[in-house]
Parts: sequence; structure tokens; C-alpha cells
Amino acid sequence: MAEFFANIPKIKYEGPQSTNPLAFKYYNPDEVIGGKTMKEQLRFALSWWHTMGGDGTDMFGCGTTDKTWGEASPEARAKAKVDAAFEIMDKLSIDYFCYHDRDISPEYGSLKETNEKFDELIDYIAEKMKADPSKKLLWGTAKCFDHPRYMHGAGTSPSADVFAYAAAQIKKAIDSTIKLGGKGYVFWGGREGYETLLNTNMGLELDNMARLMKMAVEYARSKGYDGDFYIEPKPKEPTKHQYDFDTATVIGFLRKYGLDKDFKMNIEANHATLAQHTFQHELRVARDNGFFGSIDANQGDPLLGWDTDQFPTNAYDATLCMYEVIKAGGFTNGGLNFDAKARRGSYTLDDIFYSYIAGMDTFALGLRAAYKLIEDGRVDKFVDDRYASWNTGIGKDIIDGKVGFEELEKYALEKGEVTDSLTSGRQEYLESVLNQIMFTL
Ligand code: XLS
Ligand code: NI
Ligand code: NI
Repeated sequence: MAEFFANIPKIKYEGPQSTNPLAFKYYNPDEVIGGKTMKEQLRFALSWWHTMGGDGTDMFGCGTTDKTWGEASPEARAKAKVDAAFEIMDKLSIDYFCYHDRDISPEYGSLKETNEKFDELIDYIAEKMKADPSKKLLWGTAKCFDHPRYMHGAGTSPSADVFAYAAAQIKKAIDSTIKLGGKGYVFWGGREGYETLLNTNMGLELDNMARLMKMAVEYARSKGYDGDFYIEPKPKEPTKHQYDFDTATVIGFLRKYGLDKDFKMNIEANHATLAQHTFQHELRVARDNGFFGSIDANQGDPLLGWDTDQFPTNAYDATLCMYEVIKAGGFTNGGLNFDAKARRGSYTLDDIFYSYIAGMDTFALGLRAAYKLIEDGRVDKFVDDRYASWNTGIGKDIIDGKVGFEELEKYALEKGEVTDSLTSGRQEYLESVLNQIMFTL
């Protein structure tokens, strides 16, 4: 089999002093941190769409990177993509991958033909996984948003035929996920939203989206699937208003429709910032509500208002992310999927390696710093102390449900102005503690 990256060696850990661009400075896969190897904790995944298919095309220009993998026909190209993906994963020590059905194999003349060709590719991937059992599917999904039939949505389309088509497509994508032993299936509501309420029955659309998800769960469970389903929130793009706006909105939706037992969150950093939240905020909302699942690791640009899907290089955000992951008990079925693409100007195929190394090292730094932050204990202790008034006295009585408005009025009248349980928030001090920890790794 052809080697696609003959000039790229297997990437090794050389430590923070190394200046070798093709080496990890912080990611040392087998190093044990917090009782588990970095590899087990971080569960990095390759995103098939960006890495194998994204060629830099944007609305102002054509692609800058050749992602044809040396093949002209769609069938041969799809196969070459698999070979190249496994070579990339091997050289980067990435164990997981994620895909949309159409990243693996495109649409052909009919759904029947599309399905047959897709199945062949899934079989081919299964063979590759048999040959190298370290390679695993993190999650699968269906691309129910790019074909013109999905212009008004898939599960939320006004057309029942489109809903049926989407169901058929999702059924197949679930089959492939099960076949490859995946423990995650993602719903990202590509065009599940609206442009104007003048033409939209929002209530029916949301009911239908829940119907589609319920059917997906029922079908997958009937086939023995015991993994997680994820919703990946995003507030806008491509539609003006995406229904899965943010984690809090999605949790409300899942609870309303009784889907909360089967679904968790796949949180993407760039989607969090599009919703005017921090990445950490979204993770915290998921964790506090028991919906922490998986992560699409990328970053946006503070000056741009769209999903730039940049490789994550912000170690500060990665530290706060990994802090949440550790506090949530770590990943179970989820992981860190690099839903990220090299900039259009970083156009050589070698840039795939430079960008993954940058992203992986950033999260390795984040993991190291997050553990240090927790071991150091100053921040956690500060938070505990800040809420100390809830551990005894009136605070405890409120939590225990022993008092109501009458008792609280009496207490406040007797006590007079509040003084002793009001303390400084000390934000600047805490931020400096975080800096100190991050820069004395
Ligand atoms: C797009 C989403 C998408 C999902 C998978 O903004 O991030 O790539 O992760 O459908
Ligand atoms: Ni994503
Ligand atoms: Ni995205």
C-alpha cells in the first residue's frame, strides 16, 4: 500500500525543551498523570471531514490543498482516504476517529447505491481496524445538512418525505457505528433551525426533531447499541437560529421529550463562544446536570463571528476545559475530537501533522495544568470557603428545607445588616494563581 506521508516519521514525545517541529513537547501518550495514561485521559480523535476531505475551499475561493489522495474516481478516493487516515492516526498515535456517513463515501445516483457503496467502505474500515485494534470509532453521525433536499432541515423539515429520507440515512449511519464498535452517535442539527418565523411552525418542528431522535434511540437499542447519543449544541450557522442553541437549551429539550436518559452533550469550543459563552461554561452546565459526554476540540477567533474551527492552541482554555473534564470524572465513552482545520494558507499536507501536534500538545498542557491546579488546591478551597455559610446555621437550615419565608424574615430582622458572610470574590488573585500554575509546569 502506498505511503502518503513518507517524509513524516512517527511523532515522538521529546519534551518541552525540544525544537523539533515534528515532535510532541507535552503529549507523552504513556505517561501516567492522575492514575491514568495521558492517552487514556485525552482520547484524541481525528475528524474525517476536515482532515481527509477539507481542502480549504471557502466562499471566496477554491481549495488550496489537494485532498484527492491521488485518486480520480469517488470509489477509489474514498478507499485511499481510509488508508491515509490510518497512516495519519498511526503516525500521530491517535486512537479514535469520527465521521459523517458522507465523509466516508459520497452520495451516488440512488439511496440504494449510496448505501451499498457506503457499506463496502465500512467493511474496508472494519478490516483496517482488525489489523490494528488500537484504532477505534469515537462516534459516527449522518450528514443530513448538505444535500439540497435538506435545505429546510432534516428532522425539522416541513416535508414529511425529507424526514423519512433523513431517518433512512440515520438508520444506516447508526448501523455503521454499531458495526465499527462505536460508543457514540452524534446529532448536530446542521439545518435544524429557522430563518424566519413567518414561514415556520416552530412547535411542530421541535416535536418532530424529538420524534426522529426517539426513533433513533429505539432502533439503535433494538440492535444492541449500548453507547451514548450526543447532541452538539450550536446557536447559529448555517441557520440564523439553530434549535440546539446551547447546552442549557438542549437540556430543556431533552427533558421535555424524555430523551435525557439516552443523550449527553458533545460540546464544541467554537460553538460555545458563538453562543456568547465560554467553553468552560458549556462544560460546567453539562457536568452540573449530568450531561457531560464528549468534546469537539477547536477554537474560534475572538474577532470573527463564525465557526472558524481552528486547531486549539489556547492553553488557558484547554486547562479550564480539562479541569471540567477531570471534575466530571473523565471521559467514559467520549473523547477529544479535533473538529478543526488548518488555515487555508496552511495548505500543505504536512500541515495536517503540524496542526494536530499543536492541538494535541495544547490539550496535554491543559491536562497537566488542570491536575496541578487541583493538586494545588488553592482555587477549589477558595470556592469551598466562599460558600461556607451554607454548611452550618441558617444556610444549612435552608438547604435542609427546615425554614421558609416566615423564619427567614425573623432571622433577617434579628440579625440586622449582613456583614460576616460577605467576602471578597478575589478574581484577580485567582487568575494570578492560575497563571502561576500554568507557567511553572
Ligand atoms: C459544525 C459541527 C459539525 C459536527 C458534526 O459546526 O461542528 O462538524 O461536529 O456534524
Ligand atoms: Ni463539531
Ligand atoms: Ni462546528
